[in-house]
Amino acid sequence: MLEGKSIDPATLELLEIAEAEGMPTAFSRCETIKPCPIGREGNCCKHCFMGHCRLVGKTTTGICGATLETVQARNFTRAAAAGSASHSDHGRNMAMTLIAVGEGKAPGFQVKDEKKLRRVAGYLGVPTDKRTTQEIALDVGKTALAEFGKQEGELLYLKRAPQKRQEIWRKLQIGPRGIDREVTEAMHRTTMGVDQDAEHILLQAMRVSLADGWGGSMLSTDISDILFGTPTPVMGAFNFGVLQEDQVNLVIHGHEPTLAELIVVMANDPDLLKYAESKGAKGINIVGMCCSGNELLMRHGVPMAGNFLQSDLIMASGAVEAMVVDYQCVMQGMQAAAEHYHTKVITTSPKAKITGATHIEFDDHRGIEIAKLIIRTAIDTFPNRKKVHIPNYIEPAIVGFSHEYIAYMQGGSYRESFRPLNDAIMNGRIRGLAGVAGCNNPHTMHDNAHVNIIKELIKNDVLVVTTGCAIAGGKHGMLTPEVMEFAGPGLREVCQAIGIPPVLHMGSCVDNSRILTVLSQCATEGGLGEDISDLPGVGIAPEWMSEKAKRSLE
Ligand code: MSK
Repeated sequence: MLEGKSIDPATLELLEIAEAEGMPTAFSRCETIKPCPIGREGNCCKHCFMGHCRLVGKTTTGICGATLETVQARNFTRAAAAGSASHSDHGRNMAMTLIAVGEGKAPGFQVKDEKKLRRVAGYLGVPTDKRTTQEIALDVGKTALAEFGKQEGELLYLKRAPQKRQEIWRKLQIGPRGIDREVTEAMHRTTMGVDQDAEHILLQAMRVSLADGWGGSMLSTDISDILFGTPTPVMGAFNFGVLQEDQVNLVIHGHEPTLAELIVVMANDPDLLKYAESKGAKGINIVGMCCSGNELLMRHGVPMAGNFLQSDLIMASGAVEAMVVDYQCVMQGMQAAAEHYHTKVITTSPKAKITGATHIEFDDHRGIEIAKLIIRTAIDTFPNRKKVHIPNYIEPAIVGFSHEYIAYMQGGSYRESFRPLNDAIMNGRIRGLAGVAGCNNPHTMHDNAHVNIIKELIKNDVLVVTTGCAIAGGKHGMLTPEVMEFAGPGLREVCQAIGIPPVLHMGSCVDNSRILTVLSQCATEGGLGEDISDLPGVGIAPEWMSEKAKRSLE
């Protein structure tokens, strides 16, 4: 029954246990639910209640006369709008935390990367001369927040793209005006009886996607770096083996790094450690999952327990005291899985609850107190453990390559550059750049596409950057220096000269915006053309499932 489900032995080991113990997982549910072929192809119109109209066989229009092209374009655009809304709402939260820091109302948080704060202030037109860090932080936060509600003009970050690209966007009139405006307009244009020309609808899909990549996601990444530090390479570890048999295990899953950062700090609080000891545990072990995991991994080397399809499965280890989640890619089935064991699922976002789960709401004005309460709740759960089985698979990795670090590696602090990379592409030693991003999907073998595509790319002298749950490669040795031996001769030579591995971990799924920045910098460095589209670059999300991935690598 397990055949073809995953290439990861740790996943297969826990799947066997889950199956034997009757714990439902996404894998098991996928066996009984076959996707609706009409909906899956985007051929079902459910935007009004004359239908829903299923356009199959001889039925080529809906009751209103909408054609198949119009229906598909509407469905695609709505998915893009939802994806954009998700990443961007996360970005909004980050802006609000930065404002709270600027106002001195967020104990536990501070500006960690002042250089980045000043750089971002420059992009946003915030004055920095003779101003304190806190003053700049407040104005950067407010200007970032205003990008969401802006009604006219253009998003300020569009000017970070190559000039030629900006002109194309202007010519097509798809430069986003304000992030929220584009999401709202996408919903409006795709409702019954509004925009009914497929190509015209798809222009809005592009605009709402740009509002994410060059708006919400990019702001989110930048502000996270300002508050928590711009990543530089650190040692990390991957897979279920990062759980500790004799410690309280707390898994952080979701997307927002704010609370997660405080939990990592508070896990070393002497009183909490003593409390854990009093319950029979030898320590408090924080591990990550999915994109919150990526954030912690690349900034602190916090071990990464797994990617999306491992997130309910991990409970079958019997060793998870608390699964702490905020939002996005958090399966409701997690609660049913937790009920088979002693695990507490703790929801923390005011935007997301799960029926039956414990809700401890995060508030950045009382962050430390809430982080402590969550850890205490996890500790209280430790004595309820029954049988524990932690698969013994753990893979070391080097992670945390921000675009700033990649530029630094090519020219040092004062001459940051993309010249060596561009030269290597121009003289053919590197054949191109590939961003491998996105999720897992139980309809394809877990991790298989990610790992095999990465292997083929580097063998063919293509430099790979990877984000989100595509960090699957980390579980399979793709993020270690040893992977160099699988790289083609040209790529190997360049990576050794620059001092980077052939597969670079760049963070969470909102950090796809780092990939956009790298591509922009390569284009503006010169020699490869004047636009991102002139570069030999490709983005792929081979196991995607989320609406966020539908628009991810615009
Ligand atoms: S968590 S969007 S499964 S990458 Fe960002 Fe992973 Fe995809 Fe969610």
